[in-house]
Amino acid sequence: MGLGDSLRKAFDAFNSLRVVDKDSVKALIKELQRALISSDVDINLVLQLSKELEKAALSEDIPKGLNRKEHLVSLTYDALIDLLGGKENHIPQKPNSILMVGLFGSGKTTTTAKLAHYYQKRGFRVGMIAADTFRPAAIDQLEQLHKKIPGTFFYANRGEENAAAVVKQGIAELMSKGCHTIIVDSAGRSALDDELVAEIKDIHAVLKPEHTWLVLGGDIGQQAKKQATAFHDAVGVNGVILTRMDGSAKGGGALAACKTTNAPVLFLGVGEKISDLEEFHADRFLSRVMGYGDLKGLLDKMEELKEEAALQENPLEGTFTLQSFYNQLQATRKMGSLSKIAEMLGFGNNIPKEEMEVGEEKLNRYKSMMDSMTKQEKKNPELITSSRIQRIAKGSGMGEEDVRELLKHYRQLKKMVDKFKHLDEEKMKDPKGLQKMMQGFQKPKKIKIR
Ligand SMILES: Nc1nc2c(ncn2[C@@H]2O[C@H](COP(=O)(O)OP(=O)(O)O)[C@@H](O)[C@H]2O)c(=O)[nH]1
Ligand SMILES: [Mg+2]
Repeated sequence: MGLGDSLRKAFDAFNSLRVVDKDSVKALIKELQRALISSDVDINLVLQLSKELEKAALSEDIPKGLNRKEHLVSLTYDALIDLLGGKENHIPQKPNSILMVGLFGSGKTTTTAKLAHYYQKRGFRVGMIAADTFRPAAIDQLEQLHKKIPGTFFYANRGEENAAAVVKQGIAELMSKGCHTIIVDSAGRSALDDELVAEIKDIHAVLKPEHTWLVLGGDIGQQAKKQATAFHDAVGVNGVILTRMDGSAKGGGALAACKTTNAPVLFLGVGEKISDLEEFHADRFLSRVMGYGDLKGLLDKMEELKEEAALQENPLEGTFTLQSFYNQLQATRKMGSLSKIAEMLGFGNNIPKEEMEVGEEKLNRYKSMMDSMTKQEKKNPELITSSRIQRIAKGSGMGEEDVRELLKHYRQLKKMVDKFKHLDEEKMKDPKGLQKMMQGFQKPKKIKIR
């Protein structure tokens, strides 16, 4: 089971809980630990992450507008993103020269071609230099790959054993053909020995590469840290590409290990074909492996909402005024269909779709009518008598029946909220509160809101 599957399992179990308390938080963290450790993530990283998570999750300091469950999902998500190297992406848009380094079999030659394809598609004139003079077959391998990418250039010199000399000739030749991006495939060994270091240093001195990228097989798990550190110390590495991320259960471990080195993961190799190269974005990666395609989007929306007064107000706290009514409707609109969101959060799809959704136009009408009300009226709509209705209608350019409709709609929602409020304290804190409230709307008799 890969990292994504085990993380998803942990989240699914958590999402099906009714009440989030100390024990369930601990249980989730334990599942996360199991998921991460089985993907070969360094145990110290895992322990550190779980400690921080537990502390934050159990703190009383929950951002307004989020319940404890949502809070924990978003905390965990952030912690995992951080574990995978952070949100930022470091792929250069216009690289001049890239030196590929790595041990034998890590995927250097394949990735050289994949990168040539990637940048060629983006409009660059890309040239590849076959500087793996250690293994003649490697030259043929790269040449074969090059032939599959029309529009790219290739340089090799089968008679020259000195890799640095090949690179020097290659630069001159490819520059004369107008290449702006030169990618050099270097030799590997089964270990980073002195000979390999010396060879890479020689190439480095000639090429003076703008980028030196280390290629690592994703299947090496935590070993990635050791290799990345060794290569970095020896030749200076400013980017990592993890290959064989298709089908590797240890991919998460390799990613997390790379985080502890300074070089960011730039791309993932996800197959043997030339197009099987993906930009690495921690957030997309996580959402995808966990199977929550929209998780990121949802979290972004939540982030936005945190800033909104709309959801800062808990409808169950204080008086449910016309203003809170309006805020709730507006928040619902902003977040899109509530039922879809609830589904993404794992609440299932048993929430009525239409109940709380109003059209943009109606919301605007509500707004202009409310703008014609006094503060007192908004706070306590019971004050709004017929004569006031007349005044509000006039002031907003609406009909009296529109004002009455707004008030009716408000009273319907208020009734539901009041009903929900009567549930005992504990249930109000229940993260499934939203769901229950929505079920409440649906329950006794159909309330038509349109
Ligand atoms: N499944 C899979 N195989 C890969 C990937 N990248 C490379 N390979 C395979 O790994 C093997 C070694 O790759 P190669 O580029 O020759 O490694 P090098 O020795 O570092 O140049 C080859 O059989 C490649 O087809 C990848 O992302 N996914
Ligand atoms: Mg090779």
